[in-house]
Amino acid sequence: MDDLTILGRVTSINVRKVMWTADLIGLAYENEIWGLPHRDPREAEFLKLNPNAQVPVIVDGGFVLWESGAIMRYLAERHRSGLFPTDPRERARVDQWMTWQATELNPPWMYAVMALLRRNPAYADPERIADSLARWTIGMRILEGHLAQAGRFIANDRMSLADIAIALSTHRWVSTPFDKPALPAVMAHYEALKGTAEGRKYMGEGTP
Ligand SMILES: N[C@@H](CCC(=O)N[C@@H](CS)C(=O)NCC(=O)O)C(=O)O
Repeated sequence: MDDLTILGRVTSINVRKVMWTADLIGLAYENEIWGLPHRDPREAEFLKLNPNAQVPVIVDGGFVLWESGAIMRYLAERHRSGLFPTDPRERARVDQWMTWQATELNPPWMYAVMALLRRNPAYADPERIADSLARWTIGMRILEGHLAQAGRFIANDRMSLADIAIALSTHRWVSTPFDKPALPAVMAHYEALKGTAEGRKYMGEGTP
């Protein structure tokens, strides 16, 4: 098999998505640490790999790929891991929740996470924090409704790429200090994944 390098910092949840996927498949890889405050992805060397100046990027035997969801799907498919089902409907369900996590659930939290978790003084507008938390909470309630029905896993009653992406989102929710509504089904899903070796590695103490 080709040598695999994952470029990115493990503090990024998009990088964790890829590392968790690779770990679960059992892939050996090298981690080149890129991303602020370590190595600036706007350096020319990095921009040649990803013109978006964002992590993660993988180089798999010379094949370069960016976008965390695309990388997860590629690794799962290439190594036939079962984390991305082959049945079209089962696969679409996994894809639906992965896409929702990246495009609907995550963007609203940005301001609140910078303010309350990162404590970045540039994010201090109370109205914007409240708006960010309100929109984030709407997404998390949608997830609660789904998991209350679906049970232990996000899709198809078994572990998939969607569980990785969603658990990492929930981790951010848990790690950000504010008054949260109770979401018992979401928490049960999160705790179950946190109990796995990869869950401990990517959502344990000291990994906000
Ligand atoms: N849609 C992209 C988003 C990637 C992204 O937002 N990466 C952030 C970290 S989570 C980044 O590279 N920030 C700049 C940095 O770390 O220096 C993906 O899912 O891969």
